[in-house]
Amino acid sequence: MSQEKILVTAALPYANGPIHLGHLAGAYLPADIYVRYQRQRGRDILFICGSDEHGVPITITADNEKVSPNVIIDRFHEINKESFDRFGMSFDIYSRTSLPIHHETALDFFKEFNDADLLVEKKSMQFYDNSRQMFLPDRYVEGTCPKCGNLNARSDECENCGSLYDPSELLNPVSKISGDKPELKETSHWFFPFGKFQERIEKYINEMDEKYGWKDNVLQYCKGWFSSGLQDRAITRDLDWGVKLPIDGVQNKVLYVWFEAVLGYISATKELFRLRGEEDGWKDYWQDPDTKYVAFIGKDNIVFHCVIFPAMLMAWNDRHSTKFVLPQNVPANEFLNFEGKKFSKSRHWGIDVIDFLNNFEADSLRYTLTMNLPEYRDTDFSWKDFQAKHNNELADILGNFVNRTLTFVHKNFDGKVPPLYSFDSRDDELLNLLEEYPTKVADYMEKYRFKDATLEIMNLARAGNKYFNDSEPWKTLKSDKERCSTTLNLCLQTIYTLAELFMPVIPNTSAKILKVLNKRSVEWMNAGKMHLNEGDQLGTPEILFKKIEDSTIDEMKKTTAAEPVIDGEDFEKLDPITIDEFFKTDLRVAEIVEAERVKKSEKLIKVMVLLGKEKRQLIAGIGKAYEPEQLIGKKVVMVANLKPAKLMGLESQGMILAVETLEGSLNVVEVDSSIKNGTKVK
Ligand code: B3M
Ligand code: ZN
Repeated sequence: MSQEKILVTAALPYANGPIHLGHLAGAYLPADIYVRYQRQRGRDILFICGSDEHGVPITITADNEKVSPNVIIDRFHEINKESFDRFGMSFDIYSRTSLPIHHETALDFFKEFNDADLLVEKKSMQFYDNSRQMFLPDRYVEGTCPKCGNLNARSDECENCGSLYDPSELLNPVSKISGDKPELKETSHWFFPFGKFQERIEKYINEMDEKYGWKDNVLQYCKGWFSSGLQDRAITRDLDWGVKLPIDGVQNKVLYVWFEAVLGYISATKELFRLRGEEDGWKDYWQDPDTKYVAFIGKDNIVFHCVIFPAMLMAWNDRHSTKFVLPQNVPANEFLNFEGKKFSKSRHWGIDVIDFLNNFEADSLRYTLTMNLPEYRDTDFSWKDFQAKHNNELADILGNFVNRTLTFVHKNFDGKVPPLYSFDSRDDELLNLLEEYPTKVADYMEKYRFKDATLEIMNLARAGNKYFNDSEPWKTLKSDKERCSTTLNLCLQTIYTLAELFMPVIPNTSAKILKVLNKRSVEWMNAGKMHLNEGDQLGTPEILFKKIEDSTIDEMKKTTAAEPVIDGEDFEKLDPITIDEFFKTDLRVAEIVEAERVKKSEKLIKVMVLLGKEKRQLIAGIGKAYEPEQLIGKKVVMVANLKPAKLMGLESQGMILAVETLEGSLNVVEVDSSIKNGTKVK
């Protein structure tokens, strides 16, 4: 019987910035656990990843730094490769889409589709920046989403609601390069007719779901796509960074980054086998109908892996006798937030993988992230929770069980595995657990439920501790040495099983445990069996997990959840005004003497201020940050010569200056209470 082959891909991260914990939890850690588990089962498995090195954001970063995009991709390819290495990702290859083999592969697909007259060359309207004289790629344009009203939607795609639409539908478009309103201008592009594939893709997804059980969140996204109907999509762009079209007379056109990025999985596999000296080896995986292909991604990539990539592969397969396999499952995760908010590079919110691993062990991170995977809904990473999982679970449960057992054996049994004598009912219970657990955990692993798998394994460590306590070996040592010997033998066998089961999740820790047990083998099929023989010499135990102190966590909190900083880029875009224009604004110190909430408004507070002797009524949007009574007596800065305006029917005779916080509340600018009302501010 030929062995089932498994092909696993993890989304190719853009080489445009360092990966953070959110990326790990979304796609990479689950993929790695799955692959390590399958390898432990002895399965023939390939694990493919690499950098996605095209796309507009890379050119934006390069422009900002005034360097070529090559500098950016080289930098972040290396950083991310190192991050993954140190985190323990066990890719068979971490390739790059800038390699010639990728460009060739992507163009093969394009040419194939073009020669078959599947692609349609269409003129379309695209945003054009007149001041910069260039077509604006999707991400250079921002506006209001026509579907959900999100103010930061891209020209043809909204991150908030996941809709795709025609650029002409975008409301209030603005060029991100010049800040001007862009104009729609004609250009010509090649379109892929995704609509023609809708029926087959729906059928394919239904079939896969029936056979292999797809995740609900993934199915929901796909349904959304199908109900609005798949459209023809342009697969080329007016850019000079990317996979260039080799067509005479066509200049500065490249393949749309998503069209070629998904093909990066194939080209990376080709590269892997080229390096191994087996040029055609990639076909044994990609083009063998018995290969089980699993694509790990985050939720923002669902449409590309469940709809676009399968459609492309179907289109290829229609024209060839050897066919590509389609994903058998796409177990996409939701998002991981950081201390309650989205990770954000520009707001310095979150922590990069390398920074994290400069402070803590990879396994501590792997464990806490696994226990907190956004498998069904968005989850949150917090420093306190990280500390708690490390201290209370890894150290106090697993570490403690291993340490107390080994210390006891060294002290009382010369560091050798003590003999087994007869079993009592408590021993039988533990033996049953050892037998059951590998199947139980495997079941979760096969269903991509890595959090449940890990929770169970930690439960086995808990059971081990309880068995140790209840057996009271420190008493039986004197009263019934055979009993004591059996207890310790079984504790050691349990530790072995823990090392086997934990291997996919915390591989370094498992390796340390195996080392101290003087064993190497971790075949899943033999997990839970009695591997240790009477008299086997054990190594000296070391502390597996040192406790993380409060002070360390406080320090990390300070450095990783910094106050928002506005990018230099944003300052450069400001419109200059003259000093005379500035002085038209009459800023004065005023004292708040009365305050009450405006009815039916969450944000508005009606305040009375003293401006010198004059009393004024102001309606201020500061109700999120303050209760009215907190405001009384504060000296604030106000714009004293603002034309009166009505807010919710109430007149506001000026405006209080306030600072907008990251959470979106407004904090008033306060001045020292010794300063007199009416004093000029400039
Ligand atoms: N680079 C987007 C991302 O990093 C994209 C994934 C490509 S997978 C082929 O989320
Ligand atoms: Zn939207």
